[in-house]
Amino acid sequence: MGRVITVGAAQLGAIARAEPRAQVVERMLALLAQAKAHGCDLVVFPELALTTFFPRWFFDKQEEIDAFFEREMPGPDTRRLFDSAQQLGIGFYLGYAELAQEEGRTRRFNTSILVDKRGRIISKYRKIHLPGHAEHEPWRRFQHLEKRYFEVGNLGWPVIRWAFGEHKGLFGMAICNDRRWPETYRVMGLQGVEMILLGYNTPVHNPPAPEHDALSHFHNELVMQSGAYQNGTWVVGVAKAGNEEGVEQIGNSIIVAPSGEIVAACTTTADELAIARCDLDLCDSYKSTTFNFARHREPEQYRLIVERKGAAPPPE
Ligand code: CDV
Repeated sequence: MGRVITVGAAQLGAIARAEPRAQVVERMLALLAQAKAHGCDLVVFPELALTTFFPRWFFDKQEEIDAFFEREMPGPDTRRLFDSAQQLGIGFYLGYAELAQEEGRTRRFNTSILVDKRGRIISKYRKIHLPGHAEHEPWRRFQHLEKRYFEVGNLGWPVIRWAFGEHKGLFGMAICNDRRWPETYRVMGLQGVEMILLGYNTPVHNPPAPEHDALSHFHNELVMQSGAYQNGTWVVGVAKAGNEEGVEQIGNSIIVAPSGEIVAACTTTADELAIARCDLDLCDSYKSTTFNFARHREPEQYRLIVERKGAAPPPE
């Protein structure tokens, strides 16, 4: 039987710059209701799910930037999401732009939260790998100013033990560009993670390297499938997709098993739910054999190699 949790990858289609948050939340509520009808325990929404992907524009007025940020969570527009999740008995992952007062100053992060079936925030993550650039680069067809608008996350990669379905499991979060970095998965893998939830906004076009454009789906799958397999964990990756304000973003939301196999996928670039019954016990088959870290990793060797700054010279 195993420790089965039914998960919904709740992909969102494009969000226009003028679309009010309340309308986006309405779309998300429709996906939650669909998820409930299919028996989901947990639903994953994308990165920066409440607004258009605003780092694609250069703004010089701070109040224009701050209009995309949430000062409280839940706030007036998002409260309904929490209430509905509680009524339906479904947990959710939500990505949003967070404006926080911390250490006596205003701080801005690209954040995700994990909410349990009772509508309580049980974990928070702030994006660590911020892609893009900090200065306006007018040569680009569109900007990617995450390094300007956000600080690097300061919460590490927490892994929490929780029961969304009948059984407890170990859950972690990541956000978009994090999924391309092996460290993301390994830091959580070392904490025994069994399911990594992540949302993304990925333009098809990569201005500094347009030769990668045709490989955007391949790279999306490659990183999540290898991260899952190499750490014996489920990975649920969910897009904000479609043509958003003239920028084409990939869909390709997927649920990946600890074997590295894709077991569910969205096939459109619109609002869509992909569902999988995920047995957390499957993780053990990888964590206790090929990727038994305690038995097969060689951290001391890695440390020595890094300290030597490369491989030892070949023997005489
Ligand atoms: N939102 C992102 O982090 N997007 C990046 C793009 C810029 C490459 C990604 O890794 O998908």
